[in-house]
Amino acid sequence: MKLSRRGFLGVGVGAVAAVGLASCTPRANWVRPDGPEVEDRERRRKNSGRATSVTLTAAQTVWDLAGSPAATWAFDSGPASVVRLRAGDTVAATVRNRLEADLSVHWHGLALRNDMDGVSPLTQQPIGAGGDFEYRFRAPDPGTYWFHSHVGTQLDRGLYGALIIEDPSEPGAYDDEWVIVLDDWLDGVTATPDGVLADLSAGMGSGGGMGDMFMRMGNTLMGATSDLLAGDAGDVFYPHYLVNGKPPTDPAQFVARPGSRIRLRIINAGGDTAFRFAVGGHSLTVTHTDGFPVDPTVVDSILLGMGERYDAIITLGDGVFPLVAFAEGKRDRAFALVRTGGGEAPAAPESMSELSGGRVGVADVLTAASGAGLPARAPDRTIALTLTGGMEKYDWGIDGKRFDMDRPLTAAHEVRAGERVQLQVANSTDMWHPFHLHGHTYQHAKGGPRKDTSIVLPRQTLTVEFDADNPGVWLAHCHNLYHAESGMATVIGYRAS
Ligand SMILES: [Cu+2]
Repeated sequence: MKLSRRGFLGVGVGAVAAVGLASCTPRANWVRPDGPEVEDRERRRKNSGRATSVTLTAAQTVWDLAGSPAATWAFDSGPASVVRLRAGDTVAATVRNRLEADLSVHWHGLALRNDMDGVSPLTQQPIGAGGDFEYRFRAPDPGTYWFHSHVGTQLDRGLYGALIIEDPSEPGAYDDEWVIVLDDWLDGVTATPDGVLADLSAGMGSGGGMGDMFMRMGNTLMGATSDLLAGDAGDVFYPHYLVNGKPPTDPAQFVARPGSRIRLRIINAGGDTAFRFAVGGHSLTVTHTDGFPVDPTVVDSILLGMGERYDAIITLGDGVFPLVAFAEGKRDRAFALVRTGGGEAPAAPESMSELSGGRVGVADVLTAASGAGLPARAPDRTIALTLTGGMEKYDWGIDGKRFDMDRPLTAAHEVRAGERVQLQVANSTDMWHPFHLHGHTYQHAKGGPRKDTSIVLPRQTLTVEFDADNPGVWLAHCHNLYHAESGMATVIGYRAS
């Protein structure tokens, strides 16, 4: 997503005019990110009357990965940072950009006001080097979310953190909660994310057809396949997989009393890695995904695509247990320790019964909890998107088009406020994609879960519905960072009335 110095006002007016001329279709104006519809919607959001302030300073820094330094860009709050709010709070998040690059911060999963969504230059001008910007918005629904840079490949550095919106009225049927952020890491170790994107963009040629061979080639991986993901699982080589910023050789430790009920809030902050998560000797009761409650479902492991979140309750046994997130298809793992008693810490296991077969937590086995689903209603509009491209030319796109962040509304899909919208996301490629819609939480078909990020397997179609109740211009894209950067993105925009 190449940055533009052009302000978003220029995009809102100039680009729309250009589209109208080019396509000869009369287009009304799109809702502007700071338009009156957006202000009006914000005024009608639940208001706790409470204000929460946070400051995030982005700067060059060095992370210590088990004794090896990794030069990176990160927020000063560090790798396991957690911002906590309560639903209805008015948030004032000051982002101080001390990088020598533009920045904007996206609050992933939140149905917040459009001009605070952090997608530059679509919803705001980028925060220039040395600049400050105050994100000010009403925190909507409770749940497990996260925040990250939405500029270039910065997500694959350390510019992310967990965002927990607490529900003051929620019964606390657990003793404690642990935020578990999973990440794939290469920055400052084997490459920079920009270097990886350059390598990938050169294309893999026809080398993708080398059969079952699994091998590293520079910054890329060949043959990283997964049955769960029905083919190619990922293409980027990462030297480390992290739990809360820690590699397996210096594992994060989670400590509690035996018999405790713990709410796990698991976040996949990776760039190109799906994780299969489990805790040795334990089952997991999934209670939420992407912030919204589901009917409690017992599983042995949970599969998380990039950007997905799952909450699960675990009742702890007595001892020391491995917490493992397998890097799907990549023959490596993130690892931490759960300790409730004495005993020797296990090493990161090569395999674990919870991770081989068993019940896997994915959206398809979940149903929305009562009250969390959308009211029954026929769709007013259907938007069909086709995910296109492949590894050979690294030409990922939507409907055969490479998204251009400098002209983001060129191929935008329109909705009108008040509509029930059905989205059909057809994956025509040979690889899975984690599809993400900004500003809304759609519902999977047949009473499935509410989500904002969903795995779409190769040659499958994801059908979801949402209510167009948050005016603005919203990005919809693959949350594989390198696919998104290569053009697998589009905009769903509200028409101004
Ligand atoms: Cu993708």
